[in-house]
Amino acid sequence: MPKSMTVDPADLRKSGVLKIPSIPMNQYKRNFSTEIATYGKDGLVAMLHDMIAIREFESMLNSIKTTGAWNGVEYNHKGPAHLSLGQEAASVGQAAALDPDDFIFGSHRSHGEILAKCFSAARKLDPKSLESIMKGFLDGETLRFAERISYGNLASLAENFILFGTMAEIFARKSGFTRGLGGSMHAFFAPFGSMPNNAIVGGSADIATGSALYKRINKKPGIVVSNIGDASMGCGPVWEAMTLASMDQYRTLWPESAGGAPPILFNFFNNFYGMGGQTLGETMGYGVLARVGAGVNADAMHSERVDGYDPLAVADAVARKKKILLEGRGPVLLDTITYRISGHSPSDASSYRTKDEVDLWQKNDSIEDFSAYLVKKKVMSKSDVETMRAAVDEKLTAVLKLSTNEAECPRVDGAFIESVMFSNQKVEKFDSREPEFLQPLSENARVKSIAGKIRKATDAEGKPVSKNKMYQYRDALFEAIAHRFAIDPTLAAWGEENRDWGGAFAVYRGLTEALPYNRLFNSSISEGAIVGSGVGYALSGGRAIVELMYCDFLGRAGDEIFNQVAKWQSMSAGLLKMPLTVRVSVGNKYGAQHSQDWAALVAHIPGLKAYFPSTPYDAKGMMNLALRGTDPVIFFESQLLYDIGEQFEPNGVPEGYYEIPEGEPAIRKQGKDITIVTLGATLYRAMDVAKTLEEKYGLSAEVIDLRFVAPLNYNVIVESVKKTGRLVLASDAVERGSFLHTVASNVQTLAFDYLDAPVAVVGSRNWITPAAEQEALFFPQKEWILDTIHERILPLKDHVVTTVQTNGELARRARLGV
Ligand SMILES: Cc1ncc(C[n+]2csc(CCOP(=O)(O)OP(=O)(O)O)c2C)c(N)n1
Ligand SMILES: [Mg+2]
Repeated sequence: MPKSMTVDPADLRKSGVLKIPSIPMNQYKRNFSTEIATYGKDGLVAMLHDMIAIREFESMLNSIKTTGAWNGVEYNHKGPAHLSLGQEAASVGQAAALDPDDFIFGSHRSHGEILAKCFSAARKLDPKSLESIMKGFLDGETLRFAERISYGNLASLAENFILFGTMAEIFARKSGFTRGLGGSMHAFFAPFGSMPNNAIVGGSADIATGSALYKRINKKPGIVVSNIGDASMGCGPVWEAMTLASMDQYRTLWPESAGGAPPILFNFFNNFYGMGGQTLGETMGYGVLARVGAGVNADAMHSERVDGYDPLAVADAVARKKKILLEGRGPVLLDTITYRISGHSPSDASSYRTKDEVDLWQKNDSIEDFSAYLVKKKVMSKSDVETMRAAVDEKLTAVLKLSTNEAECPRVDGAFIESVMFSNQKVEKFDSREPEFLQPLSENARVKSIAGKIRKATDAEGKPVSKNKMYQYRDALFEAIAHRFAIDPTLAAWGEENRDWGGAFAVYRGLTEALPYNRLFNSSISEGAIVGSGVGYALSGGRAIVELMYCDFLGRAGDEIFNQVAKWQSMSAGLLKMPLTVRVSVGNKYGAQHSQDWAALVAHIPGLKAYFPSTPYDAKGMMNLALRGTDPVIFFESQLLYDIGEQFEPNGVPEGYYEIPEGEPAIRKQGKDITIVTLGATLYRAMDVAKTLEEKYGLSAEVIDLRFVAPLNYNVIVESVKKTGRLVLASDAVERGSFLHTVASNVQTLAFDYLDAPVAVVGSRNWITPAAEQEALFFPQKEWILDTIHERILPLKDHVVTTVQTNGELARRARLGV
């Protein structure tokens, strides 16, 4: 418990001087006898081979991009190719020190890392495993191409497989490593530990941290490397990731058996440039990138600058750092200096640097230097090097011919892309071990208190149940989450204030006593990294629930939600799953930055499921659904609803397990004259509207609660509109761009012939949310819905409007943008 660690003024007010650990720079000294003992002759030759293969592979791509041909093969590649010519030693040295179980995540410039890691893993795997991975991958499709390129043994076949799978992916072919859906910037091959590469600068930092959390929490072997660029040090999520990875709690509060901090190495391939912005002396102020480690934790992240133009220096550093990480003493930061001879992309004219500077680095070329070293030490001869280069080129020519063959190497069709947007599976648990608990759930105080509650809003006599006796919406969420914690040992939850505080709105209260820190923990206030680490955790094979206190903080985690959570299942062609539930609460009372319903933003992004329960029954059934699925769910909860009881299900909320059918809206009240569709807490205002329509105007309204944003079955709404001929929709999201406009438009299309009046959407005003005392000016009120019906759908007899909801007013507001 943090309570055990007193924040003591007597200590904290003492005067003194903070000593910062010194940070080594380029300390490696070549020592051939150690090197030959460590890597063997074969290991040293393999490093040179891999550097040459990467150089030739990327030179080929450069030639294809700039001249449309290479070695007599013509091809027009429309997509990107961010090359790392000049940087080969850095990726090869790193891979040499890693095992197949170690993961690397990378960036837009990661062809070299993919090849290096896969070559290294293929050499280190036992032949049986290697063969079975290649045979099993895409039902042997990639391997069948690899077999068409000449090879003498399994190692040579594996080389064909790696070169072909990567190149076919870059050229968007169905037989590529992710069926062409990732392409150059997102290619990867997980079975060899080459994990997703990211086109968002710095995007891999928090995802890799989540993958390291997965390894730590689930006791999986190996470490995780986040390969990112020097310029990514300017990105918030990179700092968030380093912060999350450095939290003291791994050592102070997590059970010792958990093994310490997540094994993550933040490796910055420091080529001194962003695209054209020079990080050294222009766009950053760190001077030496490795300095940053000193600001993050007391160990200075074991930070070190290493010469990335020497593969042996890099391999040595990574091996030393891996040891630290396996001991749970991470995270680690490496400033691996390197230089790209090539432009940022083939169209880059290098206007931001001088030719002299490029020449200086070319004179230090790592392949020239390393091959000269191996020749000098008699590991190989000059002609051996040339034979090696020629053999690589021969393979590459065959690979290029095959992967550009339009007839034999096709692309996937639209139906395939559609089929991988979601995985739509049900998984009870992602591991078979016993889930860790501090106490049996049956002994948990919250569980016991819930057992004594009335599971409906009204008692047997129909009288309202008092709040403290009533089973509430937050209890329903708790019950579903506790259930899954007891079944799936991989399930872990984190976010701000998740432990003693009980989660932002007390959904988790009681879980602190039940779960060890390694299953439920407080994170730093790092919304990007909270979600991003959830992505890494989920795609590595575990199930996670992360919490954002307020929907408004989706902005802080914007890239992670919109570009990462949403896209990795489909960009991986369905090879990765994303069992990640992101809980967000929709607020009120706290003004403009804590009260927004942003369901529409989520609805707009393909690849996300979005649920929004408005009753305790649904809260439990939909959380159960989210926590057994394999797709990412953005789970909206309204703060107005956390303490309500069940008002619709006659038997209240069941104690046992059940799921709500995905995508199905719920009819809350039958009616025949008008359909009212709601999303979220407006359901209860709509029920009041229905009552008034009935009592005052003799109209029966059908009330439908959408519950789901995506996926969504329109049949229920269309059938209702066929019956009523009229439709009004209401939610607390601001009117402009509300998701309800999408629903309105689709229903208009699907049920046009049945509509007797235009469809109307009622939302919050297109303003900031004002003070709590003024919220009635902003959020849709019962009268707004009634007046809208009267003015725009069906005049209500003797109705006296109290607000302005006319077409003219709608046009006026739109004209002014308010
Ligand atoms: C968030 C984000 N901002 C900007 C870009 C455009 N962009 C692509 S690469 C790049 C430079 C990245 O530099 P660095 O991180 O040092 O990696 P390097 O390209 O040098 O390997 C930029 C600005 C992007 N892809 N993502
Ligand atoms: Mg850079």
